Amino acid sequence: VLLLSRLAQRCSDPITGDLGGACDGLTANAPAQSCLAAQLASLAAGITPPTPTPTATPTPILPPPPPSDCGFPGPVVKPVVPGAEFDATLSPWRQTIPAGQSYEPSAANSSQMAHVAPSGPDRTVLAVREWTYPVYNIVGNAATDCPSTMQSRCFDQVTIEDVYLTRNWNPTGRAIRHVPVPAGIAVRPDPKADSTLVIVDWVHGIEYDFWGCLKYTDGTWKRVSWPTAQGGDGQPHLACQAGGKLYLRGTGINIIGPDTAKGSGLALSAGLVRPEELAPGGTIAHALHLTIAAPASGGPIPPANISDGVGPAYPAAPPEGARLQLRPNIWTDAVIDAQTWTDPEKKIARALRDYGAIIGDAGGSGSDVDLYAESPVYDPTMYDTIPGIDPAPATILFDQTFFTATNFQILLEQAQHGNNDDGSRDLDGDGMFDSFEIANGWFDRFESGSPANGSDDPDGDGLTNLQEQRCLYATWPEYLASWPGFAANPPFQYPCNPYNADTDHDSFGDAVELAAGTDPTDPCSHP
Ligand SMILES: [Ca+2]
Ligand SMILES: [Ca+2]
Ligand SMILES: [Ca+2]
Ligand SMILES: [Ca+2]
Repeated sequence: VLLLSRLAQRCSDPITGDLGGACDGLTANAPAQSCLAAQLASLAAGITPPTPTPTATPTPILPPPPPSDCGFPGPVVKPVVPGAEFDATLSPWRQTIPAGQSYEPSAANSSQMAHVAPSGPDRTVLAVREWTYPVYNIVGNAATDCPSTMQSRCFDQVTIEDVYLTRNWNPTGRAIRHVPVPAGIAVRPDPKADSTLVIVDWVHGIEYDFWGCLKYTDGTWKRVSWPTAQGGDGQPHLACQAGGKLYLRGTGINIIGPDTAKGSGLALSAGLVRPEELAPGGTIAHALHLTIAAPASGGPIPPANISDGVGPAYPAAPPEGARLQLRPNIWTDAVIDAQTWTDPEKKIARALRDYGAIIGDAGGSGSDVDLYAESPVYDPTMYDTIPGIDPAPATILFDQTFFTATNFQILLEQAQHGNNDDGSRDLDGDGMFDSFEIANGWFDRFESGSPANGSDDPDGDGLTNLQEQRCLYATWPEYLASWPGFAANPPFQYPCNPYNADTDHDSFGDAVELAAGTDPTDPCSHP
């Protein structure tokens, strides 16, 4: 009861970064779910989100002229491989756990694993049709860019939309600009209250994640008008409560500060199991995303960049970002093959052994451990021919004894960094926010006393890492000027990618765009 009441409290608490991940769940979590349902119901009823009391009279953000050339259609910048959105060398999701890794001591491991599967008839749930994430793939030519198995999920016709984010509106309306939305089809977020949606723009190498998307009663993505008094243009726009933008040539970790669709800052697509991987002949070559009821409160560790954890402090409970590994000395291929498991279970077990599972969210009923498979909203038949995947919304995997300290070891945590809700902390004083450093995978370089890397230029585009972080300061002065308190506590919008000389793949390099005053993170804005 205490846990549920705390979940409900968190859920109704409009703190930036607490994205209501506590409202996730596949089974009864009535207080938490009902509060979020009430929020969404009020929005679905056409009520304009509440207006904050302005502390100043900001200059409204006027949308720029409509983009004339966003580069669609165009060649994709990397091959379309579901489960491999992010860079193989940069993303922790795509890296196997090396031998010789350090693990939590036995007592801490036992304590943490007890919080992974805390009580009741615990079981492992693979969310397939509800409470998971649909992925819409934007390509230049669906027929040639996408594998035959992905034709129902690939789209080469788009409309360019500004998607309003209704939860973080401070102080004027906030939006993700110029999102390519599939045209000619009814775009549907996940049907449940988290109402998530992923759009991967393979043409420009950018993923757009959304949480709490508004829906019409038929389940399609809803538009609301954003009044000019709130910084909008008065026109109807697609709307979600929160969202984020990630670069495919990157880690799959959000920069905190702009916004994020998941309470840990991790990409929605990362760790998602795909139908191609579950089908006969497929393999899962990445870590899995794991939701548990009560990750440690506060204290995310990389790769998580923020936390909505509600459990006991680490090391009693594992924090968000913790990585669990199925013990490889016990679970050899021969042992896995000898189990009476389904084929998907065996594949998932191998992935849990070789890549592990990363705790990315708080949720569930308290007796579930939740893994995620790509939602088939655009093609309900997508999983029908895969043996071992139930027609039910969720497939139950393994038994109650699986997620235990006997079977799993947790990688030793780095130091606890505490929550970093606004993303503006800079522990090593090199001018780059911890959040930006974590998002770029510099997990060991943002501590105080570690070497500064603000002056480095790994992509050789002439911009130092510090300049990459600050690139948008230069390109959106009217936005920054309208932000109360900017001088004392500067917020930031999407930084440039320090691993890509042309962050948005619009053929104009980051340094060129900065010099021209266009947005290096937006393919619709260029000289
Ligand atoms: Ca720093
Ligand atoms: Ca650079
Ligand atoms: Ca760059
Ligand atoms: Ca651009």
